[in-house]
Amino acid sequence: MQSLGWQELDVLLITGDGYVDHAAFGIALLGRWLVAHGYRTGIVAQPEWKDTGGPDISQLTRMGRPRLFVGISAGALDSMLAHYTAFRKIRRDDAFTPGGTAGARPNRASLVYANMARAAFPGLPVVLGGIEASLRRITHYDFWSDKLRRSILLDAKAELLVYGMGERAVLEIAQRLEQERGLTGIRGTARMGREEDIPADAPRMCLPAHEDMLEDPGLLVRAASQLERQIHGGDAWAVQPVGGRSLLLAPPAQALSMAELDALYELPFSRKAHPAYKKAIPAEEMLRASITSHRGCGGGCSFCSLALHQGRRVASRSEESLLREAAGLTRQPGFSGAISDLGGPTANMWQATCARAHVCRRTSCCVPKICPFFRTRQGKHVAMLRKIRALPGIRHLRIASGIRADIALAEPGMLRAYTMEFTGGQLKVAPEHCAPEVLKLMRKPRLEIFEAFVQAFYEHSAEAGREQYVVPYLMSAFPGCTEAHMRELGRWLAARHWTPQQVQCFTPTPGTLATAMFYAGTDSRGRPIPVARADAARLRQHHILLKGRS
Ligand code: B12
Repeated sequence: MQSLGWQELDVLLITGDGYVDHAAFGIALLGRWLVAHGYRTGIVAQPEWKDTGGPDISQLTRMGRPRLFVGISAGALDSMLAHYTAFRKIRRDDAFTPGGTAGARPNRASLVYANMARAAFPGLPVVLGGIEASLRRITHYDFWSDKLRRSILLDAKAELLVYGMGERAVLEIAQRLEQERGLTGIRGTARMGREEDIPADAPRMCLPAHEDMLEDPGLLVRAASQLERQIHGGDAWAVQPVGGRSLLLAPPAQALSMAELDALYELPFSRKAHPAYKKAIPAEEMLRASITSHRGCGGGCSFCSLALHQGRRVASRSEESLLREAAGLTRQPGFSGAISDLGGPTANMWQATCARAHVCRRTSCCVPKICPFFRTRQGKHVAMLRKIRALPGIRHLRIASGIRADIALAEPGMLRAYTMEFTGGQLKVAPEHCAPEVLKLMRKPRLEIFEAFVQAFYEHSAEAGREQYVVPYLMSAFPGCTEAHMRELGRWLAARHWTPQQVQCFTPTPGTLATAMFYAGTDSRGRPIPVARADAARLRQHHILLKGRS
């Protein structure tokens, strides 16, 4: 602050992750965005907290009381997900903490930091954000306490919750507070209020009341589907009665335009962890040489948080901006010449657009078949990747964040290009399962698509004279999946002489449709499905595949 000549801060941001000045880290992105818009912003990363004897606010008050608001995030992941394994065992590692060890972030970090902020800055608006708050914005199932919890906004006693990507909302919050205007109705935010606060002519969705959801588990499935529609629809309010009051979700924030995304990602990030850290942050090393090309994913997989956070509409950066960032990377001291990943949630959706004029009721742009209105630009994508790889100082470029098989197969020649040019010997693809019933509940493509993809992949690899492998990501104990389904998957793998390497046991993360199905024991239409709920049952399923490995 002294070197910048700042007498005070306008905004203070608190995060549960180590501070890495890189665009893949939400808090760093928002910090530079706010500064670029004239707001003096401070960051407190992983403040110490005390479980007993009142919150320790010393680290929060070091830069003084911010003028406008304090923003809080648990980090890139839900703190409970970051701290516990799929079988609720405490994790020892943490990719977002200096030294990679667990323990620098409290459980339910948003709640603990909100308490600390209120104690440190009485009367200052507290704003929640990040994936933990975003996916817990309404009543949700909390796997780690095995019960329904009401919106985290209420438990945190915060003024406002920002859901989804936060750039537009944090700016409008700062501007409104500066102008002493109210905070209701900011797109992409949730707030307690009265139904009358919603403009009379505004479309709205009535979510089931929290108290009713406690009585009828099936209502969680309905609420999850409604939230998916609200995000994708783009202009409706959602209202949830809770405790005799109304939780108001304003319509989602509009995605940033290409020019805005380019400007955002080209802010002067040092791409490094804060120099105060003595130990390396594993996530920083993983992401230092990665470039984000777009946001949003049309897949709509029922266990993925992105459809409810970034949405299914893809917002992309321009080729020119990506070229500039890559060129900038080559001038970074210590750059090895390798771009570890250039992509988004699904790499080959860069610059995909939706040509559908009217309201869409689909829950996926790709399943059961790719929607005719979902236009991808894989030719342009491959051309862009080739231009970047041809830049002086770039030795090779990988697509680590994975490509979608059905989309790649839909445009001949594309899979060949991805396979032959941008795969580092291993291509991560997520079929997740082989049983049609389970794939349907996951909203994943049919098995034949994956098999056609693998066959083409090996043909192209052979043609390129390269020994390359598909690394299938698989999931056990998904709602609706039985031990018989897992044995079927084991046989399918054995028939291909595949030993399962990446098997993840389904973890019911907050807010997703899959988690609602897990909790309610029904599919998205309310029809009963078998669910392995107890850890013992989940472990049995998981072991069926792992046994295949031994
Ligand atoms: C990269 C990544 C990883 C990397 C981490 C590398 C890294 N990041 O350092 C690794 C490999 C470690 C990883 C691991 C896992 N991951 Co991961 N990962 C991601 C990924 C792809 C990118 C994260 C990212 O770069 N986000 C970009 C930043 C800019 O977005 P953001 O954090 O959301 O920030 C925006 C908003 O949230 C908001 N915001 C953020 N902070 C704040 C604060 C305030 C005050 C406000 C107002 C707004 C706000 O504005 C920001 C800017 O728009 C995300 C998917 C995604 N695209 O988000 C999954 C994701 C975070 N991972 C996920 C999961 C499930 C996992 C695993 C559990 C998978 C597994 N089973 O093993 C493991 C976790 C293991 C563990 N416990 O540690 C889930 C998390 C779901 C959840 N509810 O938390 C995600 C969302 C993927 C998904 N499809 O659902 N992951």
